[in-house]
Amino acid sequence: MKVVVIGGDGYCGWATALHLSQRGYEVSIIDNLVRRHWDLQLGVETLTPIAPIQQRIQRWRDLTGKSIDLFIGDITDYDFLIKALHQCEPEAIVHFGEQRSAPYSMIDREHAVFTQVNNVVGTLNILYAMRQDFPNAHLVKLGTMGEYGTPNIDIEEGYITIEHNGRKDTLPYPKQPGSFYHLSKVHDSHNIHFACRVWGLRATDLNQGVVYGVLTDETGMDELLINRLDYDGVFGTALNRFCIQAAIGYPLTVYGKGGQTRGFLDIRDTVRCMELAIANPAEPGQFRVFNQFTELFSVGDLAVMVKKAGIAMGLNVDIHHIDNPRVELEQHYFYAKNTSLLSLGLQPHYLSDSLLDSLLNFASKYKHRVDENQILPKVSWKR
Ligand code: NAD
Ligand code: USQ
Repeated sequence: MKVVVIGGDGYCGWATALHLSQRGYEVSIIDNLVRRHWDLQLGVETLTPIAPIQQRIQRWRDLTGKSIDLFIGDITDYDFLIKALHQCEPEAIVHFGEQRSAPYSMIDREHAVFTQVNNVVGTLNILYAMRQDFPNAHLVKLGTMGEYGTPNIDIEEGYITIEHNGRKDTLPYPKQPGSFYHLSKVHDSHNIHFACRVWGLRATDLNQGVVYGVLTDETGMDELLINRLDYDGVFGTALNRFCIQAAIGYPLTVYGKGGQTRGFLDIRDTVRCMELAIANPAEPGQFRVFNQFTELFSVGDLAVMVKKAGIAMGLNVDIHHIDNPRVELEQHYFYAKNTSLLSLGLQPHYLSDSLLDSLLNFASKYKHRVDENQILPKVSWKR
């Protein structure tokens, strides 16, 4: 099966492109490499030294004999997108190619506008390209658990059945996102749902939780295939940041009370979820929503787990509760369903002491690359 991975030079996209290629899919990558540019602008670098995309793909071919086609360009440019898609003729379009940092989207007006234009226009262009020339392709789109926010009731997978004044309907689950980035995902979801309903397109929205870890079977095969691992205050995410902080003896940065609870998953499960979604496509006209995470943790609990694993390895780990730069509930109810991917066969990797050991060891190996000035959050949600 031919699959195009948009955003295939990024953290989830690179791991997914290699995984699908290894499993026999014919993979093409579309990416404008803008993420590397944002790192330069912000003066940050991934913990791991990542090779240029052309070298990565060449190394993959040398090692496995499998080739991956590369199209460098911006999906907000419709002409580029449609030409690239015609060269790949995809049966599945996997879309990771967005600005994905909540703090980046909250820097100022320009970054909020950029995030929403980049994300919403990119996805709209894909929908129009599908309508025009690829109506049978299956769109597998990365959404986020953060679309739902933290409601005081259980979170369903995309839809909720409501009874109101004696009548009943199944409707999109209410959304209360926590940043202009998370809002861009809500806008995407609405646009995709509409396109499925009106044009009969098929799509799966994967509301993914926070991803952790770095090695997959494929990216661990060679140093040149290594994946990015962000630890800075803009693009670094909670658990990855905590492990890197522990490795360098920096107090773990829990924001506020630390009761913020989120869905989490190992990057090895991200790649497997993508494979499962592609292998079991949505029906024509169907807008399917899966919640893609394996475990729920509060950030405070994660910090305690990292501290325990770090101390067992002889590291000096402390936890600091710092002023929360975001506006979010710090103690709340949170329970979300995630049965769809499990019923398709996902066998989760659960966060265990051994995984924390290996992440901490991995972070220790590259700790000489950490710039401590990039750890504390500098972007505030408040006025
Ligand atoms: P990333 O920043 O590492 O990768 C995104 C890639 O998309 C980059 O290589 C970037 O250059 C490319 N891109 C961005 N805009 C583009 C455009 N207009 N045209 C072409 N390419 C473009 O991000 P990631 O962590 O791999 O996340 C991938 C997707 O998964 C995002 O949509 C994100 O919202 C979602 N997601 C990520 C996480 C996580 O914890 N990392 C969790 C939930 C959902
Ligand atoms: N947090 C800390 N300390 C830190 C970093 C974060 O306490 O050092 C807290 C945040 O305040 C927040 C939670 O941890 O409550 C998660 O923050 P995060 O930066 O790990 O994740 P988030 O901003 O939500 O975004 C990440 C990805 C995004 C994806 C989202 C999934 O960057 O692309 O959509 O995770 S979810 O969180 O489920 O919406």
